Amino acid sequence: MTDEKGKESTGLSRRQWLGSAALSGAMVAGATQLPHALAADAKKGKESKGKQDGIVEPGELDDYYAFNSGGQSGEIRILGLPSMRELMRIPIFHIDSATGWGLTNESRKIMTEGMSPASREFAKRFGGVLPNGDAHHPHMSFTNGTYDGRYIYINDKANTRVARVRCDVMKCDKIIEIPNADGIHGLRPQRYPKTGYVFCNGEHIVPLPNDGTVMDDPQKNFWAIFTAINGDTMEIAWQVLVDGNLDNCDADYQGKYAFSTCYNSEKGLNVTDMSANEQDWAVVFNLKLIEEAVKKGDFKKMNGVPVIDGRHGSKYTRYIPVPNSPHGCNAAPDGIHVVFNGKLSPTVTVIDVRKLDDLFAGKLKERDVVVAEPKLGLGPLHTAFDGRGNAYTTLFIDSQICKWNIDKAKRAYKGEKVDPILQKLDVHYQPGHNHTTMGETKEADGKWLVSLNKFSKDRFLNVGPLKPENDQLIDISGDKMRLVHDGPSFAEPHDMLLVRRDVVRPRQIWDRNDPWWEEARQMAKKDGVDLDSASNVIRDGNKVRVYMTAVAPVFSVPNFEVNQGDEVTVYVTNVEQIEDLTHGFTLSGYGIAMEIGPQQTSSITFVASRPGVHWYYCQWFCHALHMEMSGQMYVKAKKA
Ligand code: CUK
Ligand code: CUA
Repeated sequence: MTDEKGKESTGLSRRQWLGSAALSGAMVAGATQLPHALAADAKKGKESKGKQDGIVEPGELDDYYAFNSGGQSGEIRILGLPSMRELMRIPIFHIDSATGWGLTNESRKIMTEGMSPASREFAKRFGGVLPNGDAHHPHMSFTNGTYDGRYIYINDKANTRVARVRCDVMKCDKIIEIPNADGIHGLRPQRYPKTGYVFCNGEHIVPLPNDGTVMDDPQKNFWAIFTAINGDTMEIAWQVLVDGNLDNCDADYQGKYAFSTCYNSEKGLNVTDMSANEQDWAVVFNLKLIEEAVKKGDFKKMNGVPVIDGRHGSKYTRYIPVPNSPHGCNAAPDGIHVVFNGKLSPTVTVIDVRKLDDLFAGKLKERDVVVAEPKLGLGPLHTAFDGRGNAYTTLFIDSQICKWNIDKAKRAYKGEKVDPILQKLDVHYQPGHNHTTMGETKEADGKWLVSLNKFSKDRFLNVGPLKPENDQLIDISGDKMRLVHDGPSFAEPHDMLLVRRDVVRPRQIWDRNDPWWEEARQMAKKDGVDLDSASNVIRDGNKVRVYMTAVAPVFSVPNFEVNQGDEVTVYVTNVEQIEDLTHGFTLSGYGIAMEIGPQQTSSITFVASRPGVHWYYCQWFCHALHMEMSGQMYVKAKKA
């Protein structure tokens, strides 16, 4: 760079500089505001075919939705890609102050209806809902091997749950607790013909039933559970009992098999025992045989769910030996190969799904389905694909992404002298998952890869002992991977779903007929109230129902009076027709807040235990008179 160019560049971020050397053809067309020097560079970039810069100008929209798991924060985050701008958060397993998730009647119904009696009892200390989750694996529903934009499913390792998000409104609409398991970790939807099943792994081996009667001798008494959920009804279709902890899972592109890695074939209960063996395994589940077993009754019913015996020797499963404590489990978009990532072994193990019929027929041995086992580097955890026959594996210990070629790895496995490794790129630092655009579908487009790094260390301003993670954007459209952007993130993305934007079609405003507030609708009907024009306070014994609308800047009920000890339900309907005009309802001193989107009804129930004058107000800035959008609840003190 000459001084002159440097001068012209002031005002551009380092990231823009990084990207400017390789502007794509598409970007050049829109590059009129770029400084002259950059425009020249851009022309140069045009020749280096396939490169992309990742710059999304203010006001421009991204090409991809990224659905990032929030790890132990319990949520999903929506980002735009390639800008890596965080667009929205979807609270799921935790209580959220902004939207009232976990506080409103609508969200509490979703959070509690799939609870076991034991969890229900336990959650009483938190007011009826479990307050935390550990969300790792968000994955979208499939039709015919590619995303269909209907739902996103995600696991909760902390409290053994699976949730579903409706992609039309980007809200969670179902949460279920998985019986007989401990800690749901890996999760993947069925790809073909559609979802279909949502497969999920119970990670920790536990006694079955886990009721405190038997708690010793894990070799004899502890098991892990693989679960298939019906993705439409969110009911559990069946479970399979297996040997050893399960880690990650995936499904094929044919609708015949599912796979799970196991890092604890030892059935150890501490780190030394768990990592003792040189080989663990990947379990293959034969869906057709399992469905037949359910039909003909070859199962044990436990907690209301058919549990099939899939332990060693079962006809429903096969255990493929894999070195060593394998972690990630990734089906390639070619529909043929599945990669098990070695973690404690520097290798990944590749199988060919076309050989699995013969494996189950007894014509092949377990290791015969392995077609490659390239040595990539230290700590291979997860693999992503570009749809051009290449794979990208995170190397946790080496802090690198290793790009390798599947076909070359197969040839090397057969003894040919060929190096499958194409490039290693440093990432910062210690990557866990990585993900490519559309990479877990048959429409993998090989444009971008995001590396979800567990440590950021020196990459950002110091924010104290707790540092952000670092989600790095990497251009994989050319021959060489190129690091484009550092993206700090809060605890703790494990997995990211990169979906072409045309697949996702959320609504601008709610539909008044949405089932979301069905209970409010029914109650209003009983009370003879029209939610769309409500301004009613209805007393029903010691229950009081307050119905109001919200139109900037007024609540239709300016104040109401109740008696101390009354059970009060407030229903607020936002009757705005305009996009992005969200109102809120916060009641001071009562721990109450809720979001009410345009055309949405939200409700919340509480006991008016604190006497006095309590203001309620709209907490979502909506109007010049937003501060004035308020009212008062008068709580008459009980006579002593
Ligand atoms: S696991 Cu986190 S880095 Cu839960 Cu998908 Cu591999
Ligand atoms: Cu309505 Cu602020």
